[in-house]
Amino acid sequence: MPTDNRDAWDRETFESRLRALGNRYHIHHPFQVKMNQGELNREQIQGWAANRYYYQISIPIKDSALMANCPDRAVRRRWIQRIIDHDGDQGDAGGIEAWIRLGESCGLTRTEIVSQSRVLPGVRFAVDAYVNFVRQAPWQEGVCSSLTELFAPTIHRERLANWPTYYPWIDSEGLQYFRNRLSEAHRDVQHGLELTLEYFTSRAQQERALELMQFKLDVLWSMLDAMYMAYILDMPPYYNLESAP
Ligand code: AHQ
Repeated sequence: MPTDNRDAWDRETFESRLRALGNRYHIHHPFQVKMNQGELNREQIQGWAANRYYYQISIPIKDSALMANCPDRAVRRRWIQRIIDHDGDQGDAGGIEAWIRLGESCGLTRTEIVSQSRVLPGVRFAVDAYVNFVRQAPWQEGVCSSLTELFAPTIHRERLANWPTYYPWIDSEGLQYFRNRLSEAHRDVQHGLELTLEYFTSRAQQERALELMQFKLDVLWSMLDAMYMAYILDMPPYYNLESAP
């Protein structure tokens, strides 16, 4: 790769370049915009909750893969909290259980959720691309790719603000996942940003960090593309074929 002689950005500039990618966050995806404007029906919300379950159960697997690549004990001592947040521990059922409760409050059965019977191929491929990327990437690149959560508190706050009005049929207890993530995501990105600003120091590395963020933005956007096709346009995979599976 040709050497990149351009000057590295200072930390403030680098951080602002990372944050500027928020304008491509999936909060702006038409599916998410419809959700936040109260335009989704029960089946569309259920489809979203059932598909996002696959993302949620994949996060601790991704984080375990990142830790397996990370020789730095101090980093692992903090990163492990992400796994506990999702898998739970003695005192707390954890985020995956909270997501199942979210799905049930949307009218899905536990079996419909955990069976993954509704997970769309495009959602599965996007999530698997994220997990498999982190499995084989340097752990610092895995850290950087998690920084889309810089933009997550806003999306959780929007759901907490809008769902009771737009989707009153969803029990507010089911929104506990979003409440939990407000503090968890904030804590996670403090750590992730600290590590990213510390590790990606040359201009070439900083440009790479922006590429990693774009990759993860693509993962999140592609998941909603698959859901938009299936649940908004009513064009699930093979919809037009007699031989649909
Ligand atoms: O619930 C989410 C979550 O636990 C995580 C972990 C983090 C990562 O490690 O990549 N990203 C993430 C995200 C969660 N929720 C998404 C949403 O829209 O509800 C946002 C997503 C993210 O911004 O990456």
